[in-house]
Amino acid sequence: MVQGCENPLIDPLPRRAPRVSYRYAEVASTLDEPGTLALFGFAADAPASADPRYLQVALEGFDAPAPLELWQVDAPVSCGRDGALHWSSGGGWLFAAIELDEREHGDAASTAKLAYEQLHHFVAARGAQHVLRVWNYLGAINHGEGDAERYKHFCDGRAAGMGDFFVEGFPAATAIGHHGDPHRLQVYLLACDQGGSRVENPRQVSAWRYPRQYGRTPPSFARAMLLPALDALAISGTAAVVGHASAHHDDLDAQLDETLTNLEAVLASADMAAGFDTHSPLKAYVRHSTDAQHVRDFLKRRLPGVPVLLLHGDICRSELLVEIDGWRYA
Ligand code: 3EB
Repeated sequence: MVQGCENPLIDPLPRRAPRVSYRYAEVASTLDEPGTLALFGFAADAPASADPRYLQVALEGFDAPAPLELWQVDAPVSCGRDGALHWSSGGGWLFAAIELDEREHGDAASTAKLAYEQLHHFVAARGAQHVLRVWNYLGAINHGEGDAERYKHFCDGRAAGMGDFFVEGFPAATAIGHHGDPHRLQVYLLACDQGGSRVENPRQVSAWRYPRQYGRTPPSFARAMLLPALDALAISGTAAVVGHASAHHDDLDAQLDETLTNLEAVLASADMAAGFDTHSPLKAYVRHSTDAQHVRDFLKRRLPGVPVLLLHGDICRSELLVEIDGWRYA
């Protein structure tokens, strides 16, 4: 990395995006590779590691064994722990993750609030950090009716805890229900010392403008984030939402089709070429295990060669059967 990047008087070179990929490899040897910023294992029996750069995601993969997800940067990486939070940084990039047990902090709202307060506090203390992308995984996300649904409580707590964390605009995000310990909240993020550009989808109402019927507190996320060097697009959880409504209730194929149309609309809105490729990893969150094979076949056919990690996850609206997020490199 160019040393001049640290000097605010010199126009910094835009930070090259971390390279995100899936790998069938050993945790320890992958952590040993130069530039490993973060590494994710999926499923309860994923290998454990005490390394702060490693996170065992609470979602089960449908492919056994599930690959690891690797984030690599072109710089030396340092890492550490700070209470419930673990982090790493290198080359201007920052990974931070927090895991909280709701039983220790009250309920879903107060736990989400605490998670965001702590992430905010930590990121702010590390200097000008721009949060570009956030992942939220919570248990029993659709439990409770209407305003009492746990996802709605999560949205309340997230908004209450973020304070002025995202004054420059919301990051791209995903919020998915996991099937692990229902009290476990995992939130992790990617931040940079340079800002990105938020991207919305003209086919969809921006999430923070969703009408009241979807909850007291509208979800706070951008549809996608173009990274500082314009070399990658971080795409938020994308589902069959048109306008603000869920489309195609109970029709998996139609939801998949609409989701792909939304993904293409996000690419177009970011002025990126259409389509996904072998270097642009996606995740597909599938509500019902029984749909996994169908989703796998559909995506193989429609996105040939694209790495897709198929995960068992509940979408935050109970009528939605599938959601896709991921990366598109320019
Ligand atoms: C949607 O389009 C689907 O609450 O952070 C997608 C991505 C969704 C992120 C969030 C919610 C979130 O509204 C739901």
